[in-house]
Amino acid sequence: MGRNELLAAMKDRMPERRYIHTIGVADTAIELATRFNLDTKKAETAGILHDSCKYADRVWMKEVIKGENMNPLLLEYHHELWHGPVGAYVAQREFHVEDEDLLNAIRYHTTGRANMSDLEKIIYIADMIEPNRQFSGVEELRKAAQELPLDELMSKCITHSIGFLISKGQPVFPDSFQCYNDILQKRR
Ligand code: DGI
Ligand code: FE
Ligand code: FE
Ligand code: FE
Repeated sequence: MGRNELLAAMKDRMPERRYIHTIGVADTAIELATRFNLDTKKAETAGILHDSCKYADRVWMKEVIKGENMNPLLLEYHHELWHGPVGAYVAQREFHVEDEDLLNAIRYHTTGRANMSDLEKIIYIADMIEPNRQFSGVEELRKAAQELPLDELMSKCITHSIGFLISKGQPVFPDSFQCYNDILQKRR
């Protein structure tokens, strides 16, 4: 499916505000892919599909996580963490995405993980800095996205995310900590 067809499918699955975020992530992912010499088409498709399950039924998502033998730890954490892995499942089943790297970019877009591919990193980053995002510190991350090497940029983003969760007293999913440790240790 092409951009317009995929976008039309997303429009039916989410409120307007989330649809605008989706377009922002897709376009930011294309910009990052261009800057870092990655496949812009894959980046665009991952960006469009990344939040397809943001409003999916919780009971259904729980069944998919169990039935598809996804990480059972997901069910012990906030249901917000489910739409990435279940979104990858939907991308494959419903939108016929077969590229494993593209599926992983959707799967890990909320938490990150250790040993992320470049595509996974740019989707994680695009989700955070797309033009419609507003949070304290986002301008600095946007500036970093124009200037820093990919791993330094990813490091800033995951550090910000984990710091934010901790400041709110929220539990942090292990993949996020592993992402943080991995990227810091590789940069030394
Ligand atoms: O779907 P989006 O809103 O575009 O963004 P997202 O998929 O990156 O994050 C969705 C939510 O999940 C966001 O409110 C932050 C939260 N989150 C991300 N990582 C963790 C987390 N929440 C907890 N409790 N633990 C995490 O590790
Ligand atoms: Fe998301
Ligand atoms: Fe995110
Ligand atoms: Fe998102």
